[in-house]
Amino acid sequence: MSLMRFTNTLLAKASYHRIGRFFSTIKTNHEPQFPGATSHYIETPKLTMPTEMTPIPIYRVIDSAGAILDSSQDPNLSKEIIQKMFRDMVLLNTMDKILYESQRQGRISFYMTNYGEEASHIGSAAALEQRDLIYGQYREAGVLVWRGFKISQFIDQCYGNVDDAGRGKQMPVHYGSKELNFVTISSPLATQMPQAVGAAYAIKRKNNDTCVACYFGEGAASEGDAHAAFNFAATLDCPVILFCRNNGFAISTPSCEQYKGDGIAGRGPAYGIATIRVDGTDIFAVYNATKLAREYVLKNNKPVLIEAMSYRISHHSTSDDSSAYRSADEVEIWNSERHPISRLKNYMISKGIFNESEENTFVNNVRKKVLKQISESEKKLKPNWKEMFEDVYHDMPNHLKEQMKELEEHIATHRDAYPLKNFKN
Ligand SMILES: Cc1ncc(C[n+]2csc(CCOP(=O)(O)OP(=O)(O)O)c2C)c(N)n1
Ligand SMILES: [Mg+2]
Repeated sequence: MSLMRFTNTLLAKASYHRIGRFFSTIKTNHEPQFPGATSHYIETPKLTMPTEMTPIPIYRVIDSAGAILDSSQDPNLSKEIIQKMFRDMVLLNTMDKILYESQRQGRISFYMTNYGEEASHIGSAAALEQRDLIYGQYREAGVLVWRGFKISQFIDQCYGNVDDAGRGKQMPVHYGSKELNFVTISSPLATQMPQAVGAAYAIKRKNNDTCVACYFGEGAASEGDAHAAFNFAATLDCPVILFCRNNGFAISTPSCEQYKGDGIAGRGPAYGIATIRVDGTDIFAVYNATKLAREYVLKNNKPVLIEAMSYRISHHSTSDDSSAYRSADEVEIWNSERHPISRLKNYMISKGIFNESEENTFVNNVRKKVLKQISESEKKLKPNWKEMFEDVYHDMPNHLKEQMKELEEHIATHRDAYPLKNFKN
């Protein structure tokens, strides 16, 4: 194309757009033309009250007795998958009980249980593909159980011994697994959220039928990072499932003091994000919602916000005593008929696929495995103390080199003051 023809084409296009804009102004001059909102005019001032908004409903599939409420919503999973779901929840619950006690006995420094949220973890993990990248907060150990993280890997991490992938650099429960596409947990709340959205943006550019799932608590959603994540996910059209575990508490702060709007789900439409709220103690509802979200996210290259409603049955962590801020009766209701494991068990009984003695044997075997692993992990050496300086930066910066040298000299002079025999040479 000659330069002149090219210039003429450009000019023609430009005037076409100008004329188009002119006509659209004429056609709609009674409609607002502001670039920042699509709406209509009113002539009487009116405060929009939060109470006028209908709360986003909570999707469920089974009732507390385990009966399917609408047969069209039965995910019709095979007996094997349902049994894996049940056993993974039981394994998580059993491991939690023992590791919690082991902290109380002074064997590990810290622990966080997952009681009451087992169905949110396992139901969502089952609906994702193994290649999907997970960013967790810290209370999502069930996702790792589903993906095949071994009991030994959980316990070695809690002991921070030589076989902990993080070499004892982090507190217990800060798991991570490159093989299982699970990004290592980081304590500062909500930092995983913008990172997950950035990873989803990169994945979109690769276009390889993979999405990101980012878990976070309703308390973490009050962080500024959560806003950045929601807004970038929406404006950059990122294939990310933003999975909020709303368990009613952020340590001692109940959700009624955490926000005044319609929970976390209520924020989704305001950010322009497709949203679903689900009963997080109903494993089939979580499964269906996550499947739906995954399909939508990949088909449209857009985010979905899931808010899974549950109740944190345990104390926040071993550093908390929740009896100071809530009643034992309230906790007991969630620990009995509303418990996600009993709900799935009721379903299995109604379908004739629950074998009491087989399941008791399963729990006993898990208990034995966990106890055996604890005694093995406890005996393993701690990593060489120098390893705390390594694997943080690709190239060790000078200030760390200096600190390592200082520590080396200090230990050489005060060998007797340190239990060096417990550390790898
Ligand atoms: C930036 C930051 N502020 C405070 C804390 C301390 N903290 C750890 S967990 C937690 C509560 C988080 O609650 P939520 O997000 O609802 O998760 P849940 O513990 O209920 O699973 C707080 C305040 C932190 N880790 N990071
Ligand atoms: Mg919470």
